[in-house]
Amino acid sequence: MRCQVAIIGGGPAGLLLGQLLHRAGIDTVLLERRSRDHVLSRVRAGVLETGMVYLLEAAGVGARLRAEGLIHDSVRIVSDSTDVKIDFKALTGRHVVIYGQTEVTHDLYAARDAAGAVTLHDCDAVTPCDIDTDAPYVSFTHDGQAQRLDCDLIAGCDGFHGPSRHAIPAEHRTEFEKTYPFGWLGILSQTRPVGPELIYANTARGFALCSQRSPELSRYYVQCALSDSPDDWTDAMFWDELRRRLPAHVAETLITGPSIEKSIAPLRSFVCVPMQWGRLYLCGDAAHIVPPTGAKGLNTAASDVAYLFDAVHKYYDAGDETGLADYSTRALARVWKVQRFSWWLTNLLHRFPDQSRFDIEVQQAELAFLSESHAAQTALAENYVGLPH
Ligand code: RFL
Ligand code: PHB
Repeated sequence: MRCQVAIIGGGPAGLLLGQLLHRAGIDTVLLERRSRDHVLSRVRAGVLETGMVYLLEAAGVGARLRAEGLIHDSVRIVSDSTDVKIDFKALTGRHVVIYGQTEVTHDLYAARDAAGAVTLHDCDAVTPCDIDTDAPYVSFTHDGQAQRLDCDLIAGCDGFHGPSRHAIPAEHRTEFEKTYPFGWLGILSQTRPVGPELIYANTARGFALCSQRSPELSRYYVQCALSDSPDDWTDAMFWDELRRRLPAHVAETLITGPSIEKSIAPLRSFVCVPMQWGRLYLCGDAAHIVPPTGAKGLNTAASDVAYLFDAVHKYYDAGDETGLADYSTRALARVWKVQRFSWWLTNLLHRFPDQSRFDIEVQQAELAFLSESHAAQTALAENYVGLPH
């Protein structure tokens, strides 16, 4: 088998890249380890930056997003003593769109099928090979058969646990990592969201977030111990804890119901430098992870894709390799800014087990400053709606 660009991983990064390349007349084969049903059953992100919305439009999958996506002009940040509205529209002239990652992935698979592009699911032992030569290939097994996919370039879009990052020789790769001493317990429920805006809460009992997917589907999170398992938390325990972390007037209006999904995500910051080696280019969670507090994981996967698409397009269109050579440098410049923002917001909003009285006072002072300062709100809003790419 042969194609121009081999894509490893059928999450949002791999699918979006595949669709942009297809529309530019560049052919791809996409290799995914799991079944399509499995990929589409993962409940993850929900907040799209305007830049990601433009990319989805450019990829030809904007129609349902335009019809069903919910435009959010603001979020609320509350604590035991503050309640601040971050008004994106007034502060930046922009907004974010609520549209689930599952929906994005669904739309991209439908477009890929319609384009007749090759997607192989249930691939095992996927390995990028000879990446530092002009004849790279990917070896894998499919339906019990050993296979080889020859290509010009390989896009490693296989998430944090995929093989692509490890194909960069260890002596040429630096990994920066920070783990946080807590996780997020999230539930999805078929209930009306507690309010029109997302609410981020810092309270003495820990962080909470009220999010949503649609007017009838809510997504809520509470900070939990890393040792917790979702089975430790009945729905009733979750709703009780969430109510205690919300301002009384919000808690009173919370509509509860059975959870459709319940899971715990650990929080981590991670960056792999460089994001390319030879003919292999990493995109999305394969190269970096952010804690979910700033809603940046999916959006940063998309900004990597924008840079890589631009570089690959120049390469095939004009034989210009400069974009490919600069890919990692361009992508990392934005990735580190996003890391900073996600780390900062995580520190601002969570309770840490080793936090001293001094640390808590500083955190409260920062929340008070945010509620009083137009400049501080603008900085938050600019990052939240998305830095340029
Ligand atoms: P993905 O989605 O992990 O997809 C990678 C794909 O690669 C496949 N794969 C392999 N394929 C072939 N061979 C192998 N050996 C393979 N190993 C793995 C996997 O099966 C998978 O299909 O990475 P991608 O495409 O880079 O996308 C990244 C996003 O999924 C991720 O950053 C976001 O979900 C993070 N995230 C959020 N991001 C946002 O921008 N906004 C949010 O509101 C937001 N909320 C979240 C989140 C992540 C969460 N969790 C569970 C980690 C909320 C949560 C709770
Ligand atoms: C979500 O809806 O899943 C979500 C929203 C905002 C975040 C993280 C996750 O910061």
